[in-house]
Parts: sequence; C-alpha cells; structure tokens
Amino acid sequence: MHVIGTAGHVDHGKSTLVQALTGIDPDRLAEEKAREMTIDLGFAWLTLDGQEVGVIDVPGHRDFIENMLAGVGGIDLALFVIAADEGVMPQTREHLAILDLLQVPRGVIALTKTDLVDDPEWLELVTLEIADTMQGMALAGAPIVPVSARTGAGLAELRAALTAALHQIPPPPDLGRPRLPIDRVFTLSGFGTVVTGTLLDGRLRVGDEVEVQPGGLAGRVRGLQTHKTKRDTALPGSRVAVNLSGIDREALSRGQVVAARGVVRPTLRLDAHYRHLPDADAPLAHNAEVKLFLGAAEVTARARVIGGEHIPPGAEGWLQLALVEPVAAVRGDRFILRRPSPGATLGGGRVLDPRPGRRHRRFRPDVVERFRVVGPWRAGRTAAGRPGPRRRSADGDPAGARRPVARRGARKLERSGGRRANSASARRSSGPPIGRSCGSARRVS
Ligand SMILES: Nc1nc2c(ncn2[C@@H]2O[C@H](COP(=O)(O)OP(=O)(O)OP(=O)(O)O)[C@@H](O)[C@H]2O)c(=O)[nH]1
Ligand SMILES: [Mg+2]
Repeated sequence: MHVIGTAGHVDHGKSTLVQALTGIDPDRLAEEKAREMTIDLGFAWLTLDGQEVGVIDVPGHRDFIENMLAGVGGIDLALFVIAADEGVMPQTREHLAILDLLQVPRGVIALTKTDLVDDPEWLELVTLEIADTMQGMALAGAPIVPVSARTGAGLAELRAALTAALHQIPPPPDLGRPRLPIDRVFTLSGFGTVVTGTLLDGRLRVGDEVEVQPGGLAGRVRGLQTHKTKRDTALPGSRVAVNLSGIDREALSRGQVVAARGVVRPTLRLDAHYRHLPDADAPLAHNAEVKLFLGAAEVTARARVIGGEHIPPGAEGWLQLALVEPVAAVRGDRFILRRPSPGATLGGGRVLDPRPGRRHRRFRPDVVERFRVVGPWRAGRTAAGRPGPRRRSADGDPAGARRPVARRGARKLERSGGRRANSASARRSSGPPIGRSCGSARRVS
C-alpha cells in the first residue's frame, strides 16, 4: 500500500483538492473549520486503479510547519499543490526543499484554482515558473496537471497522473520489523487507547505483542483498522489505526514509535549524513542548536560537525546529533533540521548510525574515516572549514568544553528508562493566534 501526502503554500487549495478527490474533508478540528485553514494533519483515502491509497493532508501555513513535518515522513508520493492565480510562494519553495531533503521519490503537481485564471498566457507563465523552481529537485520532471477543485476540471487527469506515478513506486519493503511512528493518539469509548501512523518495514497483526519507544512500554495489538475498515493484518506502507491494550493514552504522544519488541530502541545520539540547503542564510556551525524532525518526532538537539568547523550552504557533511530527548530511529531514516528561532528549515539527511554509543572526537582520523566508510559522500561537495586551533576539553573533544546538553539528556534517559516528555504536544495545543491571509496575488515577471 502507499500513502500520498499533500504539500504547498497556505491557502493554495490542498484540503479542497483532497476532498474533491476522496470525498473526505481532511480538516477535522473545530478550530480548523473556524479559521478555515489546516492546522494539524488530516487523513483521507481513495481508490486508484483498484488500489486503496492513503492521503495525508498537511497545513501550508508556516506557523504549522512542524505539523507538516510530522506528516511527510512516511509518504511515498507527493501531491504538490500550487494555486494557478498565485504561482510559486514561500512555502511552495520550503515544502519543495523538505520533500527533496526527505527524498520523496515521486510527485504530481496540481496547478489548482484554474477557474480563477482566464488568461492562458498567465497559466503558461506559472507553469514555466514551476518547472524552473523544480530544477535540480527530486520532483523535477513531475507532471503538472491543471485542475479546479471547484468546477472539477482536470480531476480525471489528476487521478490518472497519480495512478501512473504510483505504478512507478516499488511496493513498500516488508522486512519483518514493523514500526509505526505515532502521529495521533486518542481514546475511543469501549476500546481504549488508539494510535495512528504510517506502518513501515513490516506487518502488524491483531494479538501481536508490541512496545512503544522511547518509553519501553509493553502492550498488545487489540485491533487494527486501515481506512476505517477492520483488519486482522496491517500491511507496510498503509495508514493504520492500532487499538492498544495495556498502555494508557496519557503515556503516549506524537513521535513515539509502536514496534514489534526489540525492533527500535531509544537513542540520544545519531550519526548522520547531512545536506545544508543552498539558500540557508549561514553555514551550519558546529554545536548549533537545532530542531530535529525524524518520523513524527520533534526533538531539540546540538549538531556536532564531524571533520570540519561548519557546513556551508549547499554543501554536505557529517554530523553527530546530540539529542535533548530520546528518539526511536533506525539506520537509513531521513530527517530534517530546523533553526529553532527564528524558525527556518536548514537542511536534512539520513541516519548512518542510530546508536553510535559514545560522543565522537570529531577530528580524530579514525572517527572521520568511519564516517567516510559508512556515509555517502559526493566528490566535489565537502564540508568546508579547516580544523584550525581549537579549545580542547579534558577528553580532547573541542565540543567538550561547551554546553553538556546531551549529557544532561543522557542522564535523564537513564533515570527514566527512556521515557519521553510530552513537550511538543503541549506547545502545539497553545499555538499562536494567526490570521487567515498570507500572500497576495502576484504576477510572474
Ligand atoms: N475558485 C477556487 N477556489 C478554491 C479552489 N480550491 C480551493 N479553493 C478555495 O481556496 C481557499 C483555500 O483552500 P484550502 O483547501 O483550505 O487551502 P489549503 O491549501 O488546504 O490551505 P491550508 O491548509 O491552510 O494550507 C478556500 O476558500 C477554498 O474554497 C479552486 O479550485 N477554485
Ligand atoms: Mg488545508
């Protein structure tokens, strides 16, 4: 099974298009109805060529980009929405960069609201602008389909383009190691705790013994649903609601992972390959405080640059991420880093080692060599910054003299047995008041 995820600038018509395609309104919160905007992830599904496909609808407003990031981790096809009357806007570019960093393999671009544009030349200009913006991105060459969710024009062509793109995506791998990053938690009277997410790397069956990490909570799968239909087995790549017995709702939050026992373990350090966005306004400095988005999790971290002082815009390099709270990650997981304040997407990459054990001495030749061996490294694009004179701590690590954020976190993890604080969801529930409008009509020059 596969999951399509929307992306695109605020107000460009993502949710309306999802409703037109699926018959399901993805904006489920009262606040979303009142504000007429998506705040948190929405879910729907449709049948394409006899195959059921899940849909995740994300918010476009930049204040809610963290919710967007919790949704795009598990998608394999992007439905990238651009309003024909506005063309490419700031979150068009930011969402595109995020999909590129996550290496979402396929996409279809819906050039929507075409009913608002009478001038064919304007449509042509916007189409050229989109093709130009996509250049060099994972989604370059994705079909651009003009549609109107209001009149229904182009919806059949959009379905056909989505179907064709799905045919090009290999089935999600079944590695026998099921894990489900939690994107929603709720209780249902008579059933108890329910979590939802996109199932990865294996199947879940009713009766399976599972655990939730970080936290190490043990439970059992009491019931499963995909697209509101009861299942005995949930397949990798599908949207799944898991009814858990033995685990309280209060113990769970977005970002934890439900998995077969022993499949994932919490970690406070990740070794990673990283790409800094070309339009980042500064290099990624060693020891910069960042927000890490991995799966559905969001955690504050320090980015320790290995073998260099910093990573300039457009370059790739190696990091050891020192996390304030644990995450459950596996090798190969993709992630995004954002600057906490003022918020901006910095770059992203891939986990090389989810349990590196110790804090690396970042200029030691054997450490650098280890990254060189396990990490992808493209010739000609290197982390700049020479190892000049450095302040060294007692253990010889130049970062050692700085703030021991990860150490504090490590002690907390040891004490709590890997239990994760629910700070992200608390912050979300008290989100800032925001206005509806963002960006005005703009002509392409
Ligand atoms: N005329 C016209 N209006 C549309 C079309 N699609 C969406 N709209 C309108 O555009 C506005 C925004 O649509 P949404 O679907 O909420 O946009 P969105 O991209 O989901 O917005 P966020 O989730 O807040 O990022 C609404 O008033 C819709 O009725 C369309 O094809 N034609
Ligand atoms: Mg929406």
